[in-house]
Amino acid sequence: MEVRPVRLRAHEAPDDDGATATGKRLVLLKHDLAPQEPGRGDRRALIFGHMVQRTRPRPAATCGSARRYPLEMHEPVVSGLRDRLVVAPEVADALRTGRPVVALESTLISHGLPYPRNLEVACAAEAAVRESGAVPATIAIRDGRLVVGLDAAALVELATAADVRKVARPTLAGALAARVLGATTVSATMLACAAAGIRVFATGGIGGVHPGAFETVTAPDGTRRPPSLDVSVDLEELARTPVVVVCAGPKAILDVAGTLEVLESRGVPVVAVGTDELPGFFSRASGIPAPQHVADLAAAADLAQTHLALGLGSGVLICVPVPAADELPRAEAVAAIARATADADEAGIHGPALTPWVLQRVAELTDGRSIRANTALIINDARVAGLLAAVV
Ligand code: PSU
Ligand code: MN
Repeated sequence: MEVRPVRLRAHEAPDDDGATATGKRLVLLKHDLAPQEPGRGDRRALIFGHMVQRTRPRPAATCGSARRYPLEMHEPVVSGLRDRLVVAPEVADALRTGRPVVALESTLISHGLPYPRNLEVACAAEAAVRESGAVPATIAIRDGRLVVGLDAAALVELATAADVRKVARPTLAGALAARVLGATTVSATMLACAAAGIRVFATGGIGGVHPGAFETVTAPDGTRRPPSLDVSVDLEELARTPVVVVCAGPKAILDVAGTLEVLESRGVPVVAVGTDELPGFFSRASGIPAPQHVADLAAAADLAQTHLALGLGSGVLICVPVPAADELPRAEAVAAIARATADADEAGIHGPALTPWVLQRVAELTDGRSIRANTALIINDARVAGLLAAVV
């Protein structure tokens, strides 16, 4: 009979399901693995080294740092993706030893903010993760590989190169096969997280339902445009991949209420921290009640950890408001977004180009004040994600 050790904290007592505690170490016998899932523990051990599964999982907060979340739902995905990973030594070392790691996406560097702001933000977000005690791993695509943990030179290249491809789940294979330089959106970054074993990821704002996705839009000149059906694949990924995503709310350029409806239908918890209103991305407020809210980060970590431990397969969206000093006043944001969206429609912008185009137009219309807010919220999300990663 095989025996696997698990680290426990000092206050933990042995429980009544057959496990015995020896000082701070708990010894799990192989028959403690769920009997209806033969071989499950072995398979996970194969993937993540020393993962264990108990018959009745202990609340995850009481276990050590060993990987402990059910992974069946995306296992076929990650097995292929893992062959494409290049993980930076510092990140690999942190993952191996159970130290907290925070993934950062790269589309906001290549397509979300202008140079040099984008490079400053990329570096500041990494620094914020470190200040919170975690190791940052900015993710991008290069030479047919998913790079997890860009070095300084790669960050500069991504921030300055003229032709960086925006890569999401549907375009991942194309970018890898073509060996282009690519920036990962929320969906592609979540896939990389799942493959690498990173549980917490920070971004600015997720993509979602675009205005006019489900209804006919009538332009001021009377021209009617049919529903675009433009719904970001970020929502699909949140439904399919168990990663904790920290953001400042869905991007305010979206149909935010529609975005929340899709997330609910697809089983994704959306949790506001420290407020009962959904954070509004550029502004602290969105005017929309948060589907779920918690008082503080400790409660957010507990909820996120509980969600992952249930093994439902979906991710969880943690929303923290932009710092007050840097927010774009909501009235100003709403006006600029309405104008920018109408301009995009008139210019015939659609598809993956739409989000970057609208963000840039909002920046012009607000004399760069939206960029200040966007910068601050990304860095704040990175800081918060670092704190969460220590617990989740
Ligand atoms: N957060 C930001 N700026 C951005 C993004 C997030 O502050 O530009 C990116 C993310 O990569 C997200 C993408 O996945 O925008 C959404 O693009 P789309 O709507 O085309 O799915
Ligand atoms: Mn889209």
